Amino acid sequence: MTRTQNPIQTSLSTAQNHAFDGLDLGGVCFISDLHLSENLPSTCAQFTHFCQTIAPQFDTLIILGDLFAYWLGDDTTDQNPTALLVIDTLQALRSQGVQIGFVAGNRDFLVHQTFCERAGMVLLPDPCIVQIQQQRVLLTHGDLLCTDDARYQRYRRLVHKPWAQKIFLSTPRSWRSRLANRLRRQSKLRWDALNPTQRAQLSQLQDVNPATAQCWFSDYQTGLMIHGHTHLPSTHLTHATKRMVLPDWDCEQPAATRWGYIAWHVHDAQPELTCALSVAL
Ligand SMILES: [Mn+2]
Repeated sequence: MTRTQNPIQTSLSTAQNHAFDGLDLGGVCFISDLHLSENLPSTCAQFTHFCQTIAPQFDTLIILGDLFAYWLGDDTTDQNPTALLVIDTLQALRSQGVQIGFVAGNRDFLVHQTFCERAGMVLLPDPCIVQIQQQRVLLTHGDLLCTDDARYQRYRRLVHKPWAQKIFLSTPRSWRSRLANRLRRQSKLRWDALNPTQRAQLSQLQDVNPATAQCWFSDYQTGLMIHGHTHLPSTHLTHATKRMVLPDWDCEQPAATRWGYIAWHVHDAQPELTCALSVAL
């Protein structure tokens, strides 16, 4: 479990060459893994509430992927009520002067420039380096760090190839939708068939490889990393590095509600992780 290679060979220059490079982001708020869809109305409502109450307290909102439960292409936006809600919500935030950055996740990696422009978001590469309060901060969705899961990393490399995306996006929308439903059903069936030991093993396989994370800190010359994806909110410290993990959001059942964010106010030396277990916050 000590494989350390960077599976996608992203370079320092790719991570730095983006629209937020060299920009003073001011106070920044991070969220990820909301998995918004028409099946999660309370989570969608909480996102809207968050964008009306908490996000306007910051100069910048950065969404670190998996904003949507699935994304079948920017050309499906007008048939997707959740996508239209997100556009309205984020444009309202934008009109208050908040700039919005977006790093795609494993579920919404097909969110491209066209949708980002409609939603008022700046599309950022994964990983990317931004400057906050004079510190270099490495941002990523997080799935690239899960290098123990070699099968997933192979799949990821394939679906990120421009030619593979071009072929998928050239198919009819109805076909894409059926394929996505089938894949989701199969993945649920596979999970349901596992016993508790197998589930624990799979969860461990799908977590961040700490040695890979340490490699990234040295490759990207930073001591602070923020990501989501694992749904295991935490702050992982070593003597020289700090890796902060965002919580996922699910507000559908009052007894099992969870959501949260990382806040970095101007003049604060460090960001702060907030995990909430009710929508009242
Ligand atoms: Mn994810």
